[in-house]
Amino acid sequence: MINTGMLKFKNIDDKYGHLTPIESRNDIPFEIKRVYYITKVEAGVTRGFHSHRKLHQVLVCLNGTVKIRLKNPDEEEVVELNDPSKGLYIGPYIWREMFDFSEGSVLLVLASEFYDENDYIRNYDFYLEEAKKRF
Ligand code: T46
Repeated sequence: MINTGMLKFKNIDDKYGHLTPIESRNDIPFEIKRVYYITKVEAGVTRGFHSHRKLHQVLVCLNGTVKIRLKNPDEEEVVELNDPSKGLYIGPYIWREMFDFSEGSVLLVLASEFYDENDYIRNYDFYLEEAKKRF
């Protein structure tokens, strides 16, 4: 889908375990200004239901599994994240919903900007109206 994509990170795997390095700009397509993570999501809960106007993000499921529903005005797809060496890039004007968090799952998010509530579009009708002008 436009403005989305899967990134594969280096995986250093030896008898001592796994190590995945992620370098700002080298491994992801922007400079990281903010990091947050989502944990302890109970079964049946869906988060998200919004789009961003400027923000670029990469989502990495460090433990367990989580599904991400991505939408633009013309398309919809569901991506399952279950590998800590892969990241889902989500750019501007993509609607996202995160659901089916497995017990103990950890969703890490790398973001291109500091938190700004004005960058969110949380109403789906307003999202469609703005996004249709962009795509
Ligand atoms: C996104 C998906 C993947 C902050 O104060 N600072 C922050 O950096 C963030 C991300 C959130 N918040 C506050 C805003 C809300 O009062 O934390 C509360 C929960 O945020 P929200 O309902 O937006 O959480 P999600 O899980 O629906 O969405 C989050 C990100 O907000 C969003 O950018 O793309 O994860």
